[in-house]
Amino acid sequence: MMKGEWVRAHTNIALIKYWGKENEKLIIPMNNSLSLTLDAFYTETRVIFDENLKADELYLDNTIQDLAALEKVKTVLNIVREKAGIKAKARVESYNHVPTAAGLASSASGLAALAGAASLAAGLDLSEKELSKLARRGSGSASRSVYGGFAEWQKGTDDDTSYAVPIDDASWDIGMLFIVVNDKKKDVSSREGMRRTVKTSPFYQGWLDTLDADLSAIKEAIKQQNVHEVGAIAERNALKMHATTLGANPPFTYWSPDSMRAMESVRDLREQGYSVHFTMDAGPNVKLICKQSQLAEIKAYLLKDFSESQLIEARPGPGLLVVSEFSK
Ligand code: 2P0
Repeated sequence: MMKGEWVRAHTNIALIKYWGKENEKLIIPMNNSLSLTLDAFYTETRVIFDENLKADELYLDNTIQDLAALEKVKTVLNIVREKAGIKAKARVESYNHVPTAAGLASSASGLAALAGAASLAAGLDLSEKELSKLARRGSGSASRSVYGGFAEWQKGTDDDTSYAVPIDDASWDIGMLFIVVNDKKKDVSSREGMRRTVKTSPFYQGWLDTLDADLSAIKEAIKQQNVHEVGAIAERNALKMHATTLGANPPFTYWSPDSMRAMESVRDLREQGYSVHFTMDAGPNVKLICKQSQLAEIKAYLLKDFSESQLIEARPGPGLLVVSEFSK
């Protein structure tokens, strides 16, 4: 039996989005993406390789998960077993730390924590670059959660050249505020959503054509620690990504009426003189990009339209950490 330590990974939010795969099996993306790792949401995971197990098992928040949930996990475990020459099946114990029942559990923190925890349990001593590649095989966005602050996932051309690199530690006045929109609609998973968009949306090429410009502009704005520009570029980039889904066949959107209400509040805040922009991912929640020093004021303003439990403050967070004891 090989019992690893607990590993903590924080989630990240893309400011330049990953949307589409060049290689579905290896998870090589169509474009580079750039994200900010946050302190507010994280996953803690431990892996035990045990010869007595008949099959891999995943416990999430003490509840055993079905085969569908195990799929991405098994991809990572199989790579680790092959690298380490291990045959034993694994028990994976994982806890998601998400304030409120917000439905913000993320595959980014989950698969990054697993990459760290499984390689430790197997006795592998992997570099951050190798961990990023391993996390990527589980879920693309997880490649970026290996690092704290801003990270760029460089698409590369094959398994060996597609990984994230750190860009800036974000130890300056930037933060994010989540507006959690409760929505009962059944989602199109991001995996299915990006596949359908690449295949069928006539807007997809337009999306790809402007990415290099967005990426170099946001890197310059990060260098200058210009939160207004970082937010403005991220907002335009997110709106372009979401526009591609409307052109897909069949068309779909991740927006709900409450998402649009949240966007309207952001525009109100800008009229009040705040430097605030938004981004959205494969769901209806809206994430604001603003000065960390103004998070409290902005939250107070939003309380006229949203409840306390819908508003979650986040600050830049760290990369993968080994923790001596898990915190639940
Ligand atoms: C991102 N998203 O860059 C983009 C923006 C959603 C919208 O990465 O298929 O769970 O496992 O590689 O990483 C969500 O997709 O997808 C995502 P897979 P993943 O954050």
